[in-house]
Amino acid sequence: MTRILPILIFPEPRLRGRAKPVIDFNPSLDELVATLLKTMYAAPGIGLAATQVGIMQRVAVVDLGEESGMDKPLILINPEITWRSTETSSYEEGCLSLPDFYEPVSRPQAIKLRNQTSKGESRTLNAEGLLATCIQHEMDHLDGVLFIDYLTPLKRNMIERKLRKQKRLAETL
Ligand code: GNR
Ligand code: NI
Repeated sequence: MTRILPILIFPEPRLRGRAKPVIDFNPSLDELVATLLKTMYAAPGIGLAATQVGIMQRVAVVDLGEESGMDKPLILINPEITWRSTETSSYEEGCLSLPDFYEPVSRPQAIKLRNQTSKGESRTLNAEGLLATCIQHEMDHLDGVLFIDYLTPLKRNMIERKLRKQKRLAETL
């Protein structure tokens, strides 16, 4: 049975942890992927990293939706960027772990990627535009990096302060 897991919200120490490579390609990996997909669609979001549900393994999912021309979700297992374009592009990024904050972030416009299937087979993948941005955003989560890390200290501090305050308020309820 696939369950929806609660998504960790900043400030949460596990969001800053580094996820470990998947080494056992057993059926429980498909379970984890199914859980991430269900949690992402329920949120809803266009990506989700295992880190965001407190599972410190290098697994993430991305689905930009049918309108984008994606017919199925992208499953990332031990993803590694092998090439980045020098050209960058900027998108308004949001994050399920930083709810209700959206800021433009500049990243390489196109990337090449090494990835693994849930059976452990190696694959390569090219991505550009919003897909490239989303893959980089998810891979950052696996290294404990959040999109606010790319903002000016002023913007970043403002968002961090508001989220800390929200957490304090939630705890006094
Ligand atoms: O739902 C999400 N939208 C989004 C928009 C622009 C760039 C990245 C993203 S990913 C985000 C979901 C999320 O937090 N994934 O980690
Ligand atoms: Ni995110």
